[in-house]
Amino acid sequence: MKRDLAFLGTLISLTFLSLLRSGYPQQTAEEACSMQILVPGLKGDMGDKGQKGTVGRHGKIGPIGSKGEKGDSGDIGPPGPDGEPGIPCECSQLRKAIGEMDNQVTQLTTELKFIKNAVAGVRETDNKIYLLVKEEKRYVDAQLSCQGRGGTLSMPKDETSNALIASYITQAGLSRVFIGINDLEKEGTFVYSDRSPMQTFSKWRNGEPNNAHDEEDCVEMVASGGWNDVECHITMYFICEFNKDNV
Ligand code: GN1
Ligand code: CA
Ligand code: CA
Repeated sequence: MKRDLAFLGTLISLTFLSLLRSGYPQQTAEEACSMQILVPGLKGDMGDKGQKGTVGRHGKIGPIGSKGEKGDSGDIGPPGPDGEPGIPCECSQLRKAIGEMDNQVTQLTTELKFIKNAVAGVRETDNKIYLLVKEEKRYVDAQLSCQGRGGTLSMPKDETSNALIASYITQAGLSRVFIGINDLEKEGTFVYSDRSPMQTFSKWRNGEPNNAHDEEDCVEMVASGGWNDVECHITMYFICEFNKDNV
């Protein structure tokens, strides 16, 4: 804008001068000079640079920086003070007390065994409990009775369990009981009452199993521990067995 005005001023001045020279209405130079036409002058030279301003206000606080790296572990601290002195060990007295407790445990175990045998009337191994049921039942009902108690008719699968059942029969003053072995499903193929097959261990009496009268599919144990196949419909006492895991 300023530049436009300067240019206009120059243009008017030149026009005026050219009018004077062209003899347009005769006037003296003095008259011409006395004429006052106000037009903007030429742009002046640039002024000196101003002084440096004062220091501005503080800017806004910047965002929180990211978490720094974990520092190194400190040095190991000095050892703590000594503890209070302990009570002197009465070792001989402690050994004596422990020995007495051991004896008591042994005595209680024996008494518990007696109670189990005499009062509850059971026999046990590490993982099985055997119970003589003095109720005369047929084989199938005897098995149902054992199952109703959470077990099964006893299944002697090794010499140890067979001998234990045999002594149980003898001590009860009995001559025979049903045990959990039968060939009800397939003649001549004996299985245990949990349907597991007969293994290498067996304790058949001489001449047994003979399936006498073609009617013997259930098994008894006699006091000596021997096995004999008998008719399933006869009735006798029986021995159940229970897994200790399930008791
Ligand atoms: C018995 O009583 P007897 O001899 O017919 C037994 C059979 C034996 C047999 C052995 C019910 O039969 O199982 O194999 O002796 N029957 C009963 O001699 O005990
Ligand atoms: Ca048979
Ligand atoms: Ca027989």
